[in-house]
Amino acid sequence: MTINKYQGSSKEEAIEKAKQELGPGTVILNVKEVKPKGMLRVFKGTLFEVTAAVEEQERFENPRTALNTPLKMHESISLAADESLPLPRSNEKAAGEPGEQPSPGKQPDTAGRTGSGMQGASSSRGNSPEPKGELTSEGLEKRLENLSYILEKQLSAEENRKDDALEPKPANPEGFQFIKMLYRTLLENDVNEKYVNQVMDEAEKIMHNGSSVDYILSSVYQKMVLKLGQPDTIALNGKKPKIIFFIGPTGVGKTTTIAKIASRYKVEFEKRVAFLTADTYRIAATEQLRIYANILDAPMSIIYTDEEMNAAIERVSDYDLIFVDTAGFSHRNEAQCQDMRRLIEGLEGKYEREVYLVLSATTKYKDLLEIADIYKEIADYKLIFTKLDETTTFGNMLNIKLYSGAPLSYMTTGQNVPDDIEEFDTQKIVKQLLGGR
Ligand SMILES: Nc1nc2c(ncn2[C@@H]2O[C@H](COP(=O)(O)OP(=O)(O)OP(=O)(O)O)[C@@H](O)[C@H]2O)c(=O)[nH]1
Ligand SMILES: [Mg+2]
Repeated sequence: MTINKYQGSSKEEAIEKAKQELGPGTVILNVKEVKPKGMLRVFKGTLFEVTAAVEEQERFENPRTALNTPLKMHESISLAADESLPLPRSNEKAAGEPGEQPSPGKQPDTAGRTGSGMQGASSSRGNSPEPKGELTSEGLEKRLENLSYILEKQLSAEENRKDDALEPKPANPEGFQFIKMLYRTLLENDVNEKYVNQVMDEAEKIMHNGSSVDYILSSVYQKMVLKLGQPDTIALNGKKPKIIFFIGPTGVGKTTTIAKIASRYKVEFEKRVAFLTADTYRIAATEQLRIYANILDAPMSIIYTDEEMNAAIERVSDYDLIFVDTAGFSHRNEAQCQDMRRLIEGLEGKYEREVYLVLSATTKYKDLLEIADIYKEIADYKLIFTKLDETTTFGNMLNIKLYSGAPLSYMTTGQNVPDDIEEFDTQKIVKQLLGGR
């Protein structure tokens, strides 16, 4: 893995610099606002610093194979369900508690990069002793809140690594207990055991016996962020119109999500948007979309066949984005699956298309696996998760991402149009999966 820091006058600029240097697999681990310092600070704008990583040879085990291989508990962990974790320690200060300042950052180089590149991280232990933290869920939460400081510390400690690397490290019992706690937290958040093992196995490669609690946490965090990847949202590359299909089971929020995304593109980015609906199964369905179309003053057509779809698109071919709403159906309904495939495949080749599979974060894991499989036969899709506000465990988003191999794009957190939607926030979700708020 390579990790670097990049600065820019906006978050987007810093991310772009990272992507240009690290390439397509770049994921953002952390974004930080850097306030200017010194006498001339009033003349300097705020800088944004992103910590970005790329895995050179990310070995994604085929998820299907992974699910079919016999269950392997993480070798170094034996977790009886009722095993209790150690009692909280005294008032030792958790790393990066408010008040602690990160070590001074390096000046950016011409590429906007700061810090030294970190290849195959293996030790975060600088010359100073690691602060000890409480091995409780509150302690964990506090550490997660200060993760950006921990990552920073890990990067700067890496500069001392060469002197330090060959020295044998004593085993760290606190680190071992901490791994158990992370393991349990991930399971409690419904991350499938196979994937918990994968994350821990991969994180273990960059840990060693003497790893500090902070180092373990940041290793696991980095691995999980890399696995979830950067959100892959609607790409506006200038070619228009772009046709965007929303497919998925009944009642997951397809129509509402279309309205949220379309209004964002119309209002914030001033794009011309149009709607098509192929949802002719329910009488009220077309009316629901028509209301949103009217509010946005956007054209809407009802289509029954792929020929009608192409003709309707032709009429609005100078628009930027054409959103196609589809009927929700049970993935077990063979005939409707075929209809949907015919419709999507029937789109004329001259148009660019994107397909989004909309899934509710509240759906059971086993059903999600089946849905992910059946919709893969209809089209290659990106994932949107809805109704995050209706559940407290987000593990299924990681499970289905890894199982399907499809990129994550948006997540929705309520019924309000257009507010309750955001780009999939990998860092936030990973922190929550690890026990943060
Ligand atoms: N709590 C919550 N409710 C949501 C969210 N997104 C959509 N809904 C609600 O879910 C219900 C169904 O939403 P629709 O957009 O009609 O779902 P659909 O997938 O188009 O449904 P069909 O067309 O019948 O398949 C509505 O009451 C929405 O307000 C969300 O993120 N959180
Ligand atoms: Mg609908």
